[in-house]
This record gives sequence, structure tokens and C-alpha cells, in this order.
Amino acid sequence: MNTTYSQFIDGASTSNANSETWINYNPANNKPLGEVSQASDEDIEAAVRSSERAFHIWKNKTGAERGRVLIKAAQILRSRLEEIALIETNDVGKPIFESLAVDVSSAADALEYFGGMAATIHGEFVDLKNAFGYTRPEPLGVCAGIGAWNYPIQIAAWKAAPALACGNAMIFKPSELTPATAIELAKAFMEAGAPPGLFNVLQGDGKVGARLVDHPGIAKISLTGSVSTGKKIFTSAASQLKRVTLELGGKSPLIVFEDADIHNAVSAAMLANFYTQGEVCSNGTRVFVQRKIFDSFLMQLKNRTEKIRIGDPTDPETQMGALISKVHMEKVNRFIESGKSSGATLLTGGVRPKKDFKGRDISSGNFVTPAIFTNCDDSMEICKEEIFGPVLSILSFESEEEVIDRANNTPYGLAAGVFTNDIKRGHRVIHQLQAGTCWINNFNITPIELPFGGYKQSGQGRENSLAAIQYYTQLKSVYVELGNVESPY
Ligand code: TXE
Repeated sequence: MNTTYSQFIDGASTSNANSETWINYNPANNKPLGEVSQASDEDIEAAVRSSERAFHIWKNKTGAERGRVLIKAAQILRSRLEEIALIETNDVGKPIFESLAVDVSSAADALEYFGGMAATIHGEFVDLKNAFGYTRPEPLGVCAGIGAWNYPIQIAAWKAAPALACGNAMIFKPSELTPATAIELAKAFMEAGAPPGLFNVLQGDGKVGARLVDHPGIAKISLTGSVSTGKKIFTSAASQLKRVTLELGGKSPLIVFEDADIHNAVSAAMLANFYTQGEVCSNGTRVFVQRKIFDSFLMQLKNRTEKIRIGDPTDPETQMGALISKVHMEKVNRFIESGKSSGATLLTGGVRPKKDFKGRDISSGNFVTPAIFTNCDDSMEICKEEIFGPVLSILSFESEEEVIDRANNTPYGLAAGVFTNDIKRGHRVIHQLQAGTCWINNFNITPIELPFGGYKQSGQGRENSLAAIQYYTQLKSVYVELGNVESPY
């Protein structure tokens, strides 16, 4: 255990001998990976001062100059793809095939997308006869990014890329459970030519997050996390009228109509529940299947789910890894017990495997086999609460009106999916679902070109796409007189 996860401030790792520390564990075997040091108040002050200095340099660069740094950082990430993917897999417990194909690549995609866009961010010209007006989208200042543990480098890049493209600086606090790859992103920015402090990293738990939110030097906060943390941050930011973007949890519906392509719909239901061990905020954990195809859908789903290769996350053939922590695994297990005791039938999975698909001992890791509950009722806890683990609840329905009502009967509104070959029905149903991110005939696809975010208690604001620019800029209107001042005095 040689690794120390320290702060990354003003272009370099810094250590504070007096700081509080904790051990970061590998979820696949619960062996220590390294020691994390909690950012002190002095570290927070140093990070804010350093980011303010970087902001004054960075905001005066042209969009094209900023874009070049972001695109270079993306190239650096891609050149280190395998190394960073392995760090992520060891830190999070997710299979290496995911970290290679999605996590690091999607971080690079965000840097390329917003890097390419940086030179095009512009205001509007308004002709006013003897005057004219124009607008300037100006940066906000030093923004705080606060991340969750399920997609550490992707979350860091989804927040940093638009923030930096618009001319802001960012202080990023990763989850206390996944301290590793935000530092790799910070190093990539430095190597790409960013001024020191443009992207600082502070390690720590919610106390460090809360101090950042309250700090008068922070102009805006962007969180990915739970609804309860989102509410705390929103409340605290309101006292200083700071801007917030909140990307929170969900209990999203996936609706499969009887005319759907069943093979594709089963694939989507599995992706919507078992990718990243089910630890995905937009997961479609309530799978509504129309009565006529229910039995055949369920049979195919069960057969294919039982073939998922669970085991050592560093093995390229592994399809499902370990849950983030023992504490989280116990929480997921409590939900599985709650499902059973409320009368649902656990059709398959939901147990801790001792051996993986190649017969290796995985009993010390946080593994839970993919679980399917049937005979469910909308009012059961497993159908209402966000479990954040590999637990799918399948529900049957008769009519379109009924399923729309049931799908919307939740305080969440992050995502929704519909499977049908009837193009009119697909759009008609999607338009009535109360969710910010929707799919027809697929699920959990999040291209950087489309806005991502939630309705209702699933969030505020949007990440990705052109829409993200408005959340990292403030609009200045300038009126220019071409005539005389008309004065009544
Ligand atoms: O989230 P938290 P956790 C959901 C999921 C999961 C639950 C708990 O349901 O089971 O959240 O996960 C920081 N002020 N999601 O504990 O607690 C914290 O240090 C400022 C959904 O990870 O919300 C971490 O960096 N910051 C999610 C971040 O907030 C605070 C993915 C998220 O922590 C803070 C992961 C405070 N008062 C979990 N308290 C998604 N939407 O993808 C905590 N933090």
C-alpha cells in the first residue's frame, strides 16, 4: 500500500502531515489501495486562492486557446487509456471492459466536445435603430465540482470540460470512496498547458464539500450525488444565491410494449440494471412489460441474466464487478431482504458468490449476483427506493394510459425508456413521461451531444451538449448609443 491520495493544488500534489486520513480499499477484495488525506481548511483556502489566480489568466485567453488545452488533455487521457482505466477499475470495482470502453473514453469525449466548442461560444447582436446592443456570455469564476463514486473520471470531466471551455476555473472534490482518477485528470490538464490552479483537486468527505459550497470564493457548485445531498447543497447555496447544477438519483421506468423487439428490449433491461453492478443513477429499475409478452420476456431475461460473468474486475472477460463498499453491499442486501419479505419473488440472483466465473475465490469482495424480482407491486420498497445495486423489479401492465400513470408515480424524474415498433406510440408515450433524459428503443446511452439531467427531485440544470454552456456562463447585455441622449431635463 504505497499510494497516497493527496490534494492537487496549484499544479502539484501537496501533503499536509497533520491531516485526517483514511484507507481506500479495492472493492473486489477489500485490500487497501492507499491512504487518503482529508483536505484541511488551509488546503481549501490555498486551492481557492490558486484557482482565483488561474481564473484571471484563463478568462483572458481566447476560446481557441482554451479549446487547444482541453483537446490536448483529451489526447493525453487517450494515450494513457489502459493505465487510467486500470486505476479506475481498482478504485471502483467495475469491470475493466467498462473502464476502457466508457469511463476514460467518455471523459476524453467531453474534453474534445467542449474543447472544439470553446471558440464558438459567443453572444448576440441586436439592432436598435439609433443604437445597438450585444450580449457577452462571461465566465462565473471559480466553480466547485463535487463527484459521486460510480463514474469518478467521467463525472470530473463532464463538469470540468464545459466549465473550463467557458473560461472558469474549477476545484473538484471526488467522492471520499474514489479519490484516484480526478488527480490523473488534473495532471493531464497541467501537461496540456493549463495554468496551475485551473483544475485543483481536494480530497475529503461531505465536510470538505460543505465548506466548498459555503466558501465566498466559489461562484457555482455542480454536484453528482444523492437527492439528500442535493437538497443540502441547494439550501446552503441559496443563502448566498449561488448557482447550482444537481445531477441526482432516480427510480426510472423502462416500458416494453407487446410489439417491441423482445431481444433488444431484454438487452436494454439488462444494461439498465446490471451495468456497473447497477450503480448508475439513470438505471431503469422498474421494468414494465405488457401482459401479452410478459412470460416470454421474463424467461429470456432470466436465462441471459444467469449467464452474466461476475468476478475479478481486472479480467477483460468479466462482465460484472464488485459493489463500491461493504457498507453499500449491506444496504443493497437489505433491499433484497425487503423485497422478499414484502412478498415479491426473487427469481434469480441476489446472493454473494464465493467463486467467480473462472472459479477464483471472490468471497472477500463486495459481489452480489444480478437479481430479478417478479410478483412485484408498485408500492413495495424495492419498486420505490433507489437501490443503486444489481436489482431489477419487473412489473406487468395492460394499457398505455395505465403504464404512463404508474411510470410517473415517483418523486424522481431522471430517465425513462420505451420499447415499441410503433413510431407514433413511442413518441406519444415519451412525451407524457416526467423525465429529463429519455430513450426510445434503447436505454442508458448518454452521448456528449445530448443534454443529461433530471425532472422533479432528480436534479436541476443540465450537463453535456450546448445546453451546458448556459450553466457555466452569465450573460452581460451591452447597450451602445449611436445618437444623442434624449433627456427631459
Ligand atoms: O452520495 P452522496 P453517496 C446515490 C445512491 C447512493 C447514494 C449515496 O442512491 O446509494 O447516493 O451515495 C459529497 N455538502 N448516488 O454517499 O452522499 C460526498 O462527499 C457537500 C447517486 O456517494 O450524495 C460526495 O463527494 N458535499 C449518484 C458527493 O457529495 C457533500 C451516484 C456525493 O455523496 C455533502 C452515487 C454536503 N453536505 C450515489 N455531503 C448519481 N446520481 O449518479 C456529501 N457530499
